Amino acid sequence: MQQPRNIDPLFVAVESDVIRRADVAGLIAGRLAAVRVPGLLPAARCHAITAALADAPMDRYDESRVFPVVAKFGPAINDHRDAGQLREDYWDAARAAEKSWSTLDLPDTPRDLCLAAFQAAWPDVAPGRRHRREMHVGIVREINAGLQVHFDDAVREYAGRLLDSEVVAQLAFNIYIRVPPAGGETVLWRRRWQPDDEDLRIPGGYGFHESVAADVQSLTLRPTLGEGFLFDPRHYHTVRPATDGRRISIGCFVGLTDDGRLALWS
Ligand SMILES: O=C(O)CCC(=O)C(=O)O
Ligand SMILES: [Fe+2]
Repeated sequence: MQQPRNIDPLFVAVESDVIRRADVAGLIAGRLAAVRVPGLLPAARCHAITAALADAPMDRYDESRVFPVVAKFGPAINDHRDAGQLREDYWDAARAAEKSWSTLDLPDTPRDLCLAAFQAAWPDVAPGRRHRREMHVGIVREINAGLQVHFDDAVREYAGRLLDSEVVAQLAFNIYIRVPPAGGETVLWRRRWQPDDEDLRIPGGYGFHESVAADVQSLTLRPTLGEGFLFDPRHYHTVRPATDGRRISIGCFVGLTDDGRLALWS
């Protein structure tokens, strides 16, 4: 896609060997567009998880809304949302996922991996709480056919609060545990939702026609195995289809709450 003539020098990705507090803060402040952490999870651990997952029942996002299909393991809040509220069946799906994961004989859960990624940078990190219950953390997704261009913003999507504490900023985090040899790029545009964008919504879908971000400055990430990727999901983003092979990630949302803690959820 054509890049605009004038470029925002702050809309850049930084690369680091660990998640750093200054980079999390920089993303939230808008001083950065994305943080890449190559090799966050060693290749052997990625392989062990994807091998074990071959025996785990994956399900799919609600196909009436999420097309092309996306296979997943574990609940996604947006599949359990009604009129800006989180439905009760979210908690049943969370329990079922935890139980099913425990049969895989792996040392870590998706929750452990997500929490561990932030622990050193931000010791005050924990699963978010809703009505005092701990949210599920860590969704495994197989996004082979790509995503619709969309944004994620719990403040807009959940009329009441999603969490018991006020989320003042939200980030999206993914670790890529299997990457395709071609395709599967994540694209991030320097544009947030505006009311007129509703004209470009894909009927029945969760996203927008790509023209919503036409001629907007963008960043393209080609995920590498074990890489961690952190960005502000209020910026429109998408995943390109993998033209060959499979693209599997473990991810969660990360909220900065008004008490300065990080709260995770999926
Ligand atoms: O898989 C990715 O790179 C991004 C997926 C996504 O839409 C998100 O994490 O919000
Ligand atoms: Fe997203």
